[in-house]
Amino acid sequence: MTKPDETPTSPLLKLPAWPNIDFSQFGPVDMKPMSRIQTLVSSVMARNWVSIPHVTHHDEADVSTLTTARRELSESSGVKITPLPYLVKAAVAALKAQPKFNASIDATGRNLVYKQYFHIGIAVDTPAGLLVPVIHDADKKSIPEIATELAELSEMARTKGLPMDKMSGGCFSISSLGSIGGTAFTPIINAPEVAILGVSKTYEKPCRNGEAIAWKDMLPLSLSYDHRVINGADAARFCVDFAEALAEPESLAK
Ligand code: CAO
Repeated sequence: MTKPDETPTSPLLKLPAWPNIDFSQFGPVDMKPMSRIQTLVSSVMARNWVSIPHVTHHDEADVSTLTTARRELSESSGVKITPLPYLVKAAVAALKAQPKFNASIDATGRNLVYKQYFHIGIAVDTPAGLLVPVIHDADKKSIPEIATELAELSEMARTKGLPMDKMSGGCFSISSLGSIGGTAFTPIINAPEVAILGVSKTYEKPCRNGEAIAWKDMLPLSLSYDHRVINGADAARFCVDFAEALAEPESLAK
């Protein structure tokens, strides 16, 4: 009998060659080489997309109190604080409650490695392409510390690029398109991590409050997970834990 690691590749995974088309036959074109980062990211993205069975779970978090809390903390600390550092701390809380999300499949494919540390990657859009700097030991840092580090890392990523040590060791990633727009998307998992949280733009939602209607600030969540490691119920629980942590921003700021 064939051993698991000697199993031949499924014939269903054989891909046809990439279309080789002279686009100029259809109209004027301009050709530019892809940047080094874009080339690297595209091959890693393609590997992750075809080799990880992705499922994206959608939910939303009530961030009505967060909006006030972060403005107050910005004033008292003198550091500009967007929702993102709170999301990092809420991710740590959810990872602690759901350790499967802080695991990786090892290179043999036979073991799950459960990490006892909390390093959170943040997708940063740069002119050269997508980079994911990592906030190491996010559990031990305050919200203003995370905000300051994130501002420094994203500035460095956009102007000079990042050394490998600033992008390694991530346990879980967050991709925020909240400052731009959108209601939901499917983020691609950053292997060997097993999940990534996409967040879209906060919107106001009318909610019943007894006989009255109260408007709440809702943050859309799109959690992509590796279905080899994580099941749908785990993902639903993770989002509930994440949203509960965000609903108490003062506890996250301690
Ligand atoms: N809803 C509404 N507004 C939001 C928000 C959300 N979910 N998230 C951030 N904002 C607001 C911020 O509060 C800020 O507004 P104020 O100045 O009024 O406070 C504004 O949007 C700009 O925020 P920012 O982008 O400067 O900062 P950030 O901490 O939210 O994000 C960074 C930092 C580096 C993640 C971001 O600049 C970035 O690069 N985002 C793109 C990531 C990306 O491309 N992901 C896709 C990867 S897959 O291709």
